[in-house]
Amino acid sequence: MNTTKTRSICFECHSRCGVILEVLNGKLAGVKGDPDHPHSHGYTCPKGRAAAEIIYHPERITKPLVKTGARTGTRFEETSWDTALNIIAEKLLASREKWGAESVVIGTGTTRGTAPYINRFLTLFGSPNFMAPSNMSGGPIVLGSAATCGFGLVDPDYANSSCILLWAHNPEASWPGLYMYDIREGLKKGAKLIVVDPRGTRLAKKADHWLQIRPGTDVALALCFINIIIENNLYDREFVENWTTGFDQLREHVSTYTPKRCAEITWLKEQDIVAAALCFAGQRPAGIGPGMAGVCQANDAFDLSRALTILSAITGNLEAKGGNLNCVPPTRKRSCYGPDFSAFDNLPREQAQKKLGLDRFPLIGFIPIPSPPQAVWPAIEHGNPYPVKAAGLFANNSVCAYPNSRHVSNALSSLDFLFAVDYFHTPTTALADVILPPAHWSERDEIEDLLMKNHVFSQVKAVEPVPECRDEKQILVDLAQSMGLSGYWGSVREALDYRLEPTGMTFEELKKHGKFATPVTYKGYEKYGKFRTPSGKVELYAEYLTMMGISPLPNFKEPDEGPEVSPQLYEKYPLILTTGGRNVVYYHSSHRNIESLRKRAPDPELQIHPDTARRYGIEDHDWIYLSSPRGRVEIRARFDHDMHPGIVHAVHGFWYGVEDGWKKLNINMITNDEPLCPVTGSVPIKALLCSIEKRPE
Ligand SMILES: Nc1nc2c(c(=O)[nH]1)N[C@H]1C(S)=C(S)[C@@H](COP(=O)(O)OP(=O)(O)OC[C@H]3O[C@@H](n4cnc5c(=O)[nH]c(N)nc54)[C@H](O)[C@@H]3O)O[C@H]1N2
Ligand SMILES: Nc1nc2c(c(=O)[nH]1)N[C@H]1C(S)=C(S)[C@@H](COP(=O)(O)OP(=O)(O)OC[C@H]3O[C@@H](n4cnc5c(=O)[nH]c(N)nc54)[C@H](O)[C@@H]3O)O[C@H]1N2
Ligand code: SF4
Ligand SMILES: [Mo]
Repeated sequence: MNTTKTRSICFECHSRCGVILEVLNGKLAGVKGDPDHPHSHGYTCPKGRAAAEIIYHPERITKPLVKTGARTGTRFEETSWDTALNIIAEKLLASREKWGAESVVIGTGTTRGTAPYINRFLTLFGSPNFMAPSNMSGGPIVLGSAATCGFGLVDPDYANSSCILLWAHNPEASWPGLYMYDIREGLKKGAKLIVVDPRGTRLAKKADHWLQIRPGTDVALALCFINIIIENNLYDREFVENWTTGFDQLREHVSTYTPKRCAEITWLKEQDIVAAALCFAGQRPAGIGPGMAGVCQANDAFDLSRALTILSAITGNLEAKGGNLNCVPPTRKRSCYGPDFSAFDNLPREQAQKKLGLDRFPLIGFIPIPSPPQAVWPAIEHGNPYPVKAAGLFANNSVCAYPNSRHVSNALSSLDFLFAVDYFHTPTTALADVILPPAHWSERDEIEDLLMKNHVFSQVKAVEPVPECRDEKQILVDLAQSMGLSGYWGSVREALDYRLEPTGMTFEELKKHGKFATPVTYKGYEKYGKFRTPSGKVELYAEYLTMMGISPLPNFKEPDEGPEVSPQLYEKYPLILTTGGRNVVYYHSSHRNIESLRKRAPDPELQIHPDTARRYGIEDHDWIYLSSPRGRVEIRARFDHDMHPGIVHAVHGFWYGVEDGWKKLNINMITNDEPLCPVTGSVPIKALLCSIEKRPE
């Protein structure tokens, strides 16, 4: 028996816990937590521990596949890598020849590390169109905070905070390995905890202040917090005077967000709002954790992110120890979303300007965020603003992940050519002409630097890929070669070494240590004499935004589908629906075929107050129809006394194991993909209207 242990990084989710991979006779046999990892400290979750079950799963795609018969059909046959890559190369080149390079889009789902390699590939090919769901996931936070203070509000320093404010964020389910150790450290040292969430999550129930907000009204609450803090003179006067612009305009603007008015809007109690705001301002330092999806799926997502950044700024918490840090990945411009790979730094200006979404969302030209999927569908369907004819999707189940699944499915079906790269068959791969089998994270070398604070980690291949699965970087190297794209890296190792160059290390060297960190700079603005904004200060009132038609101050906007804006619809659909709160055992639509995980949460569930359910004759665990103006899905009632009687929450990601499951179980059949946030393209999937009825047995 030959057993080896490899220290690596898990990528079954974004937490990227440190793991020790145990290999027995060349096969992955176990996943243990790495106690020396600076973020996860030995933690692993059930998804990470299921790695062997995933990679040796009988349903795993292990050979390149090409569609046989009708394009609308789902019959595939195995083929060689050479044949599959040649087909893709030929189709992409033909599309470029006939329609221009911009007619080719390559997308990923939530970033699983491939973004830099795809971006480099695309820019050498000539297309600016890298598509990703950033508009509903992190992008609005970065756009709003960077537009305000020059960096993303994504690195709260919880371990050193005296107050932790989790805003639409439940890291116990969504980021356990990355944030929970630090949160526990902070709480152990006596930090206050404030949670803004319509659901009574475990963290909410433990909090000193739990604000059970009406979905989609967060900006009103954030502006009210700012108002209370200014009114009570609890802001950091010195910081505001020296480092911000437009305080007077802000003060006047927020003055109408009184606790009384805010309570009416948010369905919270006036005294609870005031108590939480005073708590936040009274404890320094305070760190804000904005939910990467929670804060990014609303028609005013940009304003929410601006408001939260302003909240951090006026209380002196930006770049303060225990506040919200400005961490720079050690790979700098070559980090996952670093400018080294962006269309704007690599394509002629005229070509870069064709980036889909830029015409509607000009800010994504300054703070580069991938093209929102909702800006790509019109190009595919209507040639608007120009035709998109061919696409590739890496690690993306678009049909289930994105709102209005039927629209997504129709758009992808009308492409001339689609290839997909996935471990398993999904409703999205079913639409592809070619499917390629990728290597798993335990089967590939990679560097991890996205949201890793000031660290870069080596993810080290522990086992050879299951034949014939292939590292996605190698797929791109091979594809670039078949297409004659000069300038692409010649090997995976070359690509990794290139990205690591700013650290002065090669991948082999990084591997020896497993990690590399640069020091965190606190209050860098004092050192550099400015914030990286047009005025050099924190833009409370951002005059420059008006040039792009964007409000210089954050504004609250009622959800477009809700009791206030659409009262008639509210009569027919009398419950407020929020979607997609995370469950630690699943990643989006993945993992439903993994037995050890599925048994922990077998069915899609609607969290609902028992009194509300019983009004409709519904009992706990009953199957029900959940309807919105766009259709209906089947889901099981799960009673929860902590839900507000007027609000329900539906999980996302279910489709597997049921015929046409993507139509029957997948919540995005009834979500909407319009109207979008006018600045960030965010989608309104956290605040919709719905109705329920018992499903006949
Ligand atoms: N296990 C697991 N982990 C994941 C993922 C996964 O699919 N599974 N996905 C990953 C990805 S890509 C992302 S983007 C992140 C998301 O990370 P987060 O956004 O932190 O996601 P959640 O932990 O679900 O927290 C969102 C919370 O917002 C609450 N909420 C819903 N509507 C509203 C509202 O209108 N206002 C307020 N204030 N709160 C609201 C929900 O009840 C929920 O508890 O998670 C990542 N981590
Ligand atoms: N209603 C609702 N919908 C949502 C959300 C919500 O809160 N509510 N959240 C949204 C958010 S924030 C996001 S980011 C999107 C996520 O959207 P996606 O990332 O598309 O979601 P997944 O379901 O995880 O699909 C990923 C696919 O990648 C495959 N996969 C996993 N790892 C790898 C890999 O390393 N390589 C390759 N090639 N394939 C891999 C999986 O088998 C799976 O089929 O979903 C969004 N959808
Ligand atoms: S939380 Fe779980 S899935 Fe995510 S990185 Fe850690 S072990 Fe892997
Ligand atoms: Mo996401």
